[in-house]
Amino acid sequence: MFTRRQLIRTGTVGGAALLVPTAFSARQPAYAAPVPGGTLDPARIPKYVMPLFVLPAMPGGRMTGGIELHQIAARQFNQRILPPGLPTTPVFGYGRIGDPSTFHFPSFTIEARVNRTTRVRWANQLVTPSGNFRPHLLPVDPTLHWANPPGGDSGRDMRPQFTRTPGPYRGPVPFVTHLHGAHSFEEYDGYPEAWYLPVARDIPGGFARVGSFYERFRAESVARNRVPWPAGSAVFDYRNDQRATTLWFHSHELGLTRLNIYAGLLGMYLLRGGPADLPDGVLPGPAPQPGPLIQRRRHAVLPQQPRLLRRRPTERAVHPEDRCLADLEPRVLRQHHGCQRQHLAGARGRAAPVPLPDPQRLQLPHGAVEGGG
Ligand SMILES: [Cu+2]
Repeated sequence: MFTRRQLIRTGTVGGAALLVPTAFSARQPAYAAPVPGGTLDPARIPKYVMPLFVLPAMPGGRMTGGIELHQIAARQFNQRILPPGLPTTPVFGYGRIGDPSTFHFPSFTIEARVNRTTRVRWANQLVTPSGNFRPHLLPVDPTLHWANPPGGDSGRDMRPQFTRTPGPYRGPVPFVTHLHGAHSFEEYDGYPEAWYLPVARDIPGGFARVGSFYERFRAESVARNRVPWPAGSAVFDYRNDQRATTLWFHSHELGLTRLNIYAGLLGMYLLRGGPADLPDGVLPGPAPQPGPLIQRRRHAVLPQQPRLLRRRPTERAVHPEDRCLADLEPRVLRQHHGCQRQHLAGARGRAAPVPLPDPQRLQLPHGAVEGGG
């Protein structure tokens, strides 16, 4: 059983980052219980085997009345992140409803046109094939100020009080999506308190099924465009009345953003067209800074040493007392517990892929999720 300190409290992790440990030294005791199923030695994971995945455009955009409609869900599935011969990895990810082949971490890219509204139904489908909810892939700390579905309508979006240290939350996963940098009305912004649970047969009685802002925003949206929100969904309009640019979208729930992004709920959104667009083959928006293709030192730390949290995730120095999120990352990567002295970087849902030769062609969604955003 985890103590409260051992539970996830915060971290700075990238949705595209992979953390792979080597042995931890004797002076650094492990925090987490051993990972069920054992662990892998990162030194034995072959690097530069799989090609960098080229993210396709999200298919299925359908034009109706001058608006492009997408139906996109969040689901859990297994993805080949490690090279062939090693296990596949359970992740959360986005994809087109009705087309299982489109589910991927990070998401296929949504392509939009300047001044043409994109309407997305974002569905929470984090359920099993039999229709029960899926608990989170990662340990969820219920002692934070967070969505808190067990609190019911009166206790949601709060920091609950406990008389004893609880274990991780194992209930249905709240979900809402924020398109980062988009012009939108408030009801489409993906507020952290506008989350919603999946439609599942076994949602415990008394649980809040939506966050404290969901109903208000649903009503505002229906008043604006007369489009109902199906249960377990929100329907957001992005007017795209801004210059061509590269945006990204991500899961954005109160107290869960870091975990849901880390689990895989993120993707890119390209807004094309208009006078500010760039030539074909060049992503819109400011050019990415030339730099290393793969960040080798992205890492997450526990807040035992608060100053460590101020460390930029790409900084080279690793303090001897760094504590890695040992009870977080192994669940995704099936690696062993303990602190890490070697990381295996990933990009676009692949561990150590063969990089492209031209860094200008590479844009990655990174998520600095400490504090949300
Ligand atoms: Cu953001």
